Amino acid sequence: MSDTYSPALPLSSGLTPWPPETAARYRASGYWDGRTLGGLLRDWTAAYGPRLAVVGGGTRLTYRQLDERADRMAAGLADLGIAPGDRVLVQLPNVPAFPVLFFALARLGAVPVLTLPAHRITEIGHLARLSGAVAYVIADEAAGFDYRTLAGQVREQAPELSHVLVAGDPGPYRALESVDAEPRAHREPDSGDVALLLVSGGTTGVPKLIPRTHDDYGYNARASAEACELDAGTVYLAALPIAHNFPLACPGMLGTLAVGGTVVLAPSPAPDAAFPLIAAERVTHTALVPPLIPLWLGTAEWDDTDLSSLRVLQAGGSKLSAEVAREVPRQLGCVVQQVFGMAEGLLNYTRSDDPADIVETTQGRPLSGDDELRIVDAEGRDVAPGETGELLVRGPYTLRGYYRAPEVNATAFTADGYYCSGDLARQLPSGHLVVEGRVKDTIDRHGESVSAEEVETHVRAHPAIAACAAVGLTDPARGEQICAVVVPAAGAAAPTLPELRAFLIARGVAAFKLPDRIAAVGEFPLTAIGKVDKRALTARLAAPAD
Ligand code: OOB
Repeated sequence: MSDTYSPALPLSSGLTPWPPETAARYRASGYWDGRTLGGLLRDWTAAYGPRLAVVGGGTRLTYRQLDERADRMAAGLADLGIAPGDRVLVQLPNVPAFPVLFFALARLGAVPVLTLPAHRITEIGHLARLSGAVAYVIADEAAGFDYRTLAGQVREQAPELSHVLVAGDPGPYRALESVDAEPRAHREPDSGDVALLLVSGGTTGVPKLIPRTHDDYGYNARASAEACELDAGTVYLAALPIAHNFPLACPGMLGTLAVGGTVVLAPSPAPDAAFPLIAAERVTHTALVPPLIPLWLGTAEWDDTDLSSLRVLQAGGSKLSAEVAREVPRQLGCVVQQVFGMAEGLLNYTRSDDPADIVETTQGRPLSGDDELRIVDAEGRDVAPGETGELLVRGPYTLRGYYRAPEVNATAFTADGYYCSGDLARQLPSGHLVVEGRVKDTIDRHGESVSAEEVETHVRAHPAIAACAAVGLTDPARGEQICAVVVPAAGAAAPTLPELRAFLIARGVAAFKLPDRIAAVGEFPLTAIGKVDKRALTARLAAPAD
């Protein structure tokens, strides 16, 4: 499907537009303000020019310097022949070259395809072909991996990839630093054009591309900065890979720049990289995926780095347990904010004035007054208020179709434009959502469909268990057996299966939901952004027929 597209498609190609009357409403409401991302950097530079915009790897850029560098790189890219609408694969770690390139492409109207440093030939080869990218921008090497070698493989698979640009030692390719020319005017893209392509976060199948427009992404960042109460004093640490929607624009880098704050780029989210930056730059805000949080809490117990500037730790990407949420203020001295978001659009945040139990036990409420949510049963009918079902959404920053994916789009969207998230959720009267798992993350045991998330919540309550992922393993007798894969709590030994089952029975868990097997691991395999990778986990475990 994807490979039949020619790279030379018109600018708007790949975008499923909002219906004209809906688009008119979003413009009239001021959500879509007609600015491009490149134009926004001009506005921010006019407002905050001499302030510090970006810090990373020994480089410190003011807004004015960032603006100038983006202009110079845009001119250099144009000299290479990169034109409005061209797709450019971007695979950079958290380095200042990322924001410079991001805004340079925005000014040209070229479209970054934002891949993550952990992606390899399977994903990058697919995304190169799907997007028809003309250029691929990499670092020479990062975290012990040489991206120039990967570039050689990608070029074999994607002949229209004419340029490989390297931040650092270019090897046989061109240095990104040399992509530099006297600034000149470029035709400004339309704010309704695709500004960037995000990679979908799913752990099943090959990644999909999510078109985000200048209008919708600008709103995403601006409204997020407002909901999260960022201001010019905000120092945001981008600890997660910056090409992911969460640290990029929720509110992340773009939201911080929108209010005159400073973005600090960490080479890794590990405490040994992040903690010294928090102390040195007086970081106020950062964002993590939940699997990293126990590591931060554990390190903060003995590490005496000064984290006192930290005010907000955002947690999102997968479900944060209430127990860990409660620990954050005690151990890090900052508040926790839950974020339930998706590259496809919809964002939910807990707010600073939410009561503690809402912050600890819900995944937040929608960002926009015009986010339209439905929660439906397997037949697509609305469930009763408060019941769990699949979350559907449409709104001013939620996509109407994946990029060049007509077959997927036929099932991932309703006829009236709602995105079917695949997430199971319920909504409280306050509007806050509680995520209850994924529609497809169920274990079919003896004909009963058991929610993996539900099993995990109960198993995690065991005092000797720090984390749990429940997976279904093929079992001839039961269809699937429930395997509780656990990480034991520090200094504890995992319970035996009979002990765990007795514990769950005492909690009142129904017999058909009890694990058939327990497997203790030191750590879980993780996806490119750091969520537990259940597909990899399942593949690791051979199901014994007991
Ligand atoms: C974020 O975006 P993606 O695109 O990597 O993944 C989206 C999916 C959601 O559909 C949901 O299944 C899961 O990740 N998810 C959560 C969650 N946040 C995301 N599940 C439970 N609790 C949460 N808090 O992951 C993302 C994008 C922007 C901001 C934050 C996260």
